[in-house]
Amino acid sequence: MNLQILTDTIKEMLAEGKGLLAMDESTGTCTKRFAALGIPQTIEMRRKFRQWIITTPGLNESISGAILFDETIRQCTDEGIPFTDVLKKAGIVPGIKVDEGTVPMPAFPNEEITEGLDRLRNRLDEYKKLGARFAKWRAVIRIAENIPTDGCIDANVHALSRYAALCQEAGVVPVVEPEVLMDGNHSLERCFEVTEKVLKSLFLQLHIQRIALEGMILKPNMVIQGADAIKKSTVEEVAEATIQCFLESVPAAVPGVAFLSGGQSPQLATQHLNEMNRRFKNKLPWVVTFSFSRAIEYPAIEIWNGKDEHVEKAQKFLYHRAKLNSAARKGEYKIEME
Ligand code: 5MM
Repeated sequence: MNLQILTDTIKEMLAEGKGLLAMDESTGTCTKRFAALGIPQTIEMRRKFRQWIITTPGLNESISGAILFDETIRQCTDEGIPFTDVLKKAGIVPGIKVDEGTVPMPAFPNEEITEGLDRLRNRLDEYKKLGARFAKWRAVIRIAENIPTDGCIDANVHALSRYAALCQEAGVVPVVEPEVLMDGNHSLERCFEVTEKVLKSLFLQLHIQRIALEGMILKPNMVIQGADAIKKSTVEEVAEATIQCFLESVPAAVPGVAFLSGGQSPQLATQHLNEMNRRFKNKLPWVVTFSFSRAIEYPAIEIWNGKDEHVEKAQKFLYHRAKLNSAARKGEYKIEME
């Protein structure tokens, strides 16, 4: 393993005021998003979608890295320029989602395990040739009655650690994503308890699998109540609980924590990120930034709505949302900036 290659890439990915754009929707997820907006669910429309995102003027002011999907990393612009070349030219590091999605976990009702370890060494070689310098693997942990089980947490953090080891061997930065879902009506306290347990299990397993913590980025959920919970926490409560949970569970050697938005509204996700940085930035051992998908792509995708003539307006909205998150990354976001 060449740690220098990993830390050099991480330095670019965690550049001041910047974060990651998760534009790695699988075909299934993209199909759902397009269907909800009446956009044709074709490979060409997905290519057009990704094309206007990566050619957004000024995107590199806020975005340091973009996570692509297998289909996307092989695609080109109308002019035949590979998407990875467009990103590189803009100073945005290309990354790739390498997990192959989740499947029901046998013997563990209502829980899921992420697939994709088979032949991953070979796939990483190919993705590197296509221009990827970092990768992402998402594990999903659901909160409900009697779950998550230890069996589900153990299996998922083990897979995450095996993935991280293969990435580090290949000189590709692993972005390690253990997502505790917002689905359900659980409280913030329950999310805290589960997130802490998952993170502690994860870092134990990363240690057992000999992962260099300084050569990875963590992509976690924030500590927040379930989407259907009646009691909603304040922005301050979410920021405090998240930082407390992470200080207790995430080693200082990890260079960066890039949060996912998880179904929060774009504005709330930005507010939470901002509050964490505004109040705690100077006391934290790791950089706190974003790796949002929906909280950057919306509402721009709705404005585009599959129409070429709306691309320019959609790009303006995308640019603006990315800028707001950039401000939140520095703790300088204000609601009036919306
Ligand atoms: C863009 O969505 C990513 C891929 O998900 P699927 O495999 O289900 O299509 C997802 O991993 C995403 O990167 C994270 O969940 C962050 O996205 P949000 O919208 O939660 O910020």
